[in-house]
Amino acid sequence: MNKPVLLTGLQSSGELHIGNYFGAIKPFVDLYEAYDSYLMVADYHALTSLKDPEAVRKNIVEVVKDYLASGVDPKKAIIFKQSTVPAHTELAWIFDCLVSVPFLMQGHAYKDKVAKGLEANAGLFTYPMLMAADILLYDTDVVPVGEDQRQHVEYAREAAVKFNNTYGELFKEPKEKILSGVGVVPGTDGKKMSKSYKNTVPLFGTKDELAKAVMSIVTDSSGDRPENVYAIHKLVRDETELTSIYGSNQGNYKALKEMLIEDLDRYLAPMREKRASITSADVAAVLEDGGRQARAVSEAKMEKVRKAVGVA
Ligand code: AQP
Repeated sequence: MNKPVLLTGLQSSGELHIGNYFGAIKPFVDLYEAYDSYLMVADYHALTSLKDPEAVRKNIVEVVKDYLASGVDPKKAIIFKQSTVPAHTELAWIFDCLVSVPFLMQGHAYKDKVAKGLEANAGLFTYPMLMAADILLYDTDVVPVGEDQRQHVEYAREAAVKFNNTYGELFKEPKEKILSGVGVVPGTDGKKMSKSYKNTVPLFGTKDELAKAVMSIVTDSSGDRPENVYAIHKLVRDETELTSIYGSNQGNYKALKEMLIEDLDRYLAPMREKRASITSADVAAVLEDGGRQARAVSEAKMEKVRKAVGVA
């Protein structure tokens, strides 16, 4: 019997942070061996914000290193780059022709990014339909994501339903997998940790970089504990231990932050060491193999799609 399908992807739009890891990568790593699994580098999505070709090229390699260092075995998951699988943009166009402008205008991510001052380019606006194509091409059952992507998975379901109602049943409706407690990892300023907010704790930074980020976490003295520090701490240390640590260090934010630095470093150091041994040649080989497999699966689906819509 076929296994269910798991797929997630991260934009290669900059250095990954612990929010990306706990929201999407770790849930993928925890689940992927029980599924037919796909892990995508969303490089075309990154073009909505990134216009520097050198940075685009570099980030792609870095993200694949991050995936491998996080524990994904390329023999057990198809790791691929979105831009090497033409079916993604092709299917996105077909979905663009099925959904309305007012429907896309409700997208939180689009509204947030425009509010952050990002250029409201058409790619950013239609991004949910490219993401729908990413997911639906592979008959995905489960998509591990952070809370901010919940709506995009709903949009993917909506695209599947619209296509199926218009052209006949071809797409499966996927479900998001959002783990409680990690759906929104806060950044150093207490807002959602986000590459573009510059409020990140880097996933593969040095201990000094971790320390700098942790020391800059905004603390607020209104409650019993510094919530932004605690919210990150509970990702890497048992909450019963933390209750007693935070209880006996009330008001001592410096000590609590120093403990967080040590705990984060202990948690992340093995992955950091593993990452240092991964070469660009390893990455190229993984993407070559993954791209070939993803093209084979997606092209078979696209043949059915083209027939269904009448262009073939
Ligand atoms: N703070 C977060 N907490 C939990 N999960 C998060 N994710 C992102 N930030 C957090 C999850 O990481 C995955 C990758 O998402 P993406 O690369 O498509 O971009 P994003 O969600 O927009 O991530 P960023 O860091 O916020 O990037 P920018 O600033 O470029 O927009 C997704 O599953 C996301 O939910």
